[in-house]
Amino acid sequence: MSRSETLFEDARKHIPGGVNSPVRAFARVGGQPLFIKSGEGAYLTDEDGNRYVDYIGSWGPMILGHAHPQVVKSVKEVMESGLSFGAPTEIETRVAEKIINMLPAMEKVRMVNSGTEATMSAIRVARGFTGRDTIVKFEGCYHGHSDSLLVKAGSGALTLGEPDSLGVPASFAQHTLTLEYNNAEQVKELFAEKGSEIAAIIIEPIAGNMGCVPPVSGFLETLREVCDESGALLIFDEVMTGFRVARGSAQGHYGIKPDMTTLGKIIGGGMPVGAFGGRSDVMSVVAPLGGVYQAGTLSGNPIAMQAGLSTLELIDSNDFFEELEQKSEQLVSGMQQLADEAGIPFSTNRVGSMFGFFFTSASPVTTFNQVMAADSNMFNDFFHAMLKGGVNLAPSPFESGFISAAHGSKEIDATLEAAEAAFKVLKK
Ligand code: KE4
Repeated sequence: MSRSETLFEDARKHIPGGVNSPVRAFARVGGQPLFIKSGEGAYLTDEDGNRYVDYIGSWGPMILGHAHPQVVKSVKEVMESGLSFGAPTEIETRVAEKIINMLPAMEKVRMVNSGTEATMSAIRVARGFTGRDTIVKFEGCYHGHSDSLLVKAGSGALTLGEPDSLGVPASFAQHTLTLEYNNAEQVKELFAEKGSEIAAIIIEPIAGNMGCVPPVSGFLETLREVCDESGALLIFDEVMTGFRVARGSAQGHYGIKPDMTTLGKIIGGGMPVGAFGGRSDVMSVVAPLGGVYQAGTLSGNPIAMQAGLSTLELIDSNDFFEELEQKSEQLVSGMQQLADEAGIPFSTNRVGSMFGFFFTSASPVTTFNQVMAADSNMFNDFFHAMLKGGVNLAPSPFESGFISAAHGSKEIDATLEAAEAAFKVLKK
């Protein structure tokens, strides 16, 4: 048995499914999960000493690559002064200031400890601010595992084939209406009928939890329009896209101003951080200012704040994103070309350094139904062939891939070489 297999057997004795988050268990792709010993730049090394070019990047946070020396150094220094105080610290203001500088639509921001907390809190704020209960989300979008949002979700919920989780009371789910991603007509129809009852729309402005599915032209604009007309709030869940797809995130990339934004992943630089924020008038309902309660023992933890601040400071330039764009285009168009040459039905989507691929001839993939119609068995074979070739992809077709600043031409060439061999395996 490999050391990963031994460790997985041991983990299953103590942890449900042997993992602390379902998608890590390889349930969708089969086989045994890798237990990771270390990460450095674009690489992960597992407990058996195997090294992989990594495109999971801890599901998005590691945009600089693993163990960036300046981030690690800054965190080590801050730790010397203590790990947590449960009292305000200056660095929390510095992180808030940085986020607001990069995302002007966020006039006020509150730090939390995960993307789930961020979206759960944003929904509560929207309901408290509008006095309305109904929220609208889109099938295939995943916003974390809070009850109101674990309805027809994507990511791990989809991976496990249980879009609607057990344990979510029907009385909760009934306040969550789910529409089709990229179906603007359906949005208009719903708002014409129920607009005055709706507290908010929450959306991944680029869906990253059903694979990567960007918005079609006019879709986000429609959401902005119906919210303006009805008084509902537009919440962009940028936990994944925030500071990933552009310096100004998806809202900057598409030029749409949401009323609220939720963040996570990159703003923690790999440490547990989430955030929600938006218009000052909306955020004025948040305790202790207003009547919407929200709190957290470790919210704004100074160590996590330092990891996030160091990360944001290092990526806060257009050059950073331009360089990432070039590498990402080289990788994804290279994979598309190899699949075409091999005669494999393969469709790619990409925005900045966030990408997805589907084994289907539909191109581009713009809807949840097209995602579900793609060949997931082919995905599984490709996933394992790439792993054998030293490339670590997300162990589910309902996730996105991420390229970091640490990925260079050597890593991209190695990935394309592995992909060429993998497509040959699929052809047999
Ligand atoms: P967390 O609670 O996992 O920090 O964030 C929830 C969340 C909210 N919104 C979006 C758009 C997200 O993508 C996520 C979490 N993303 C998944 C990956 N698809 C996390 C990986 C996992 O669940 O293990």
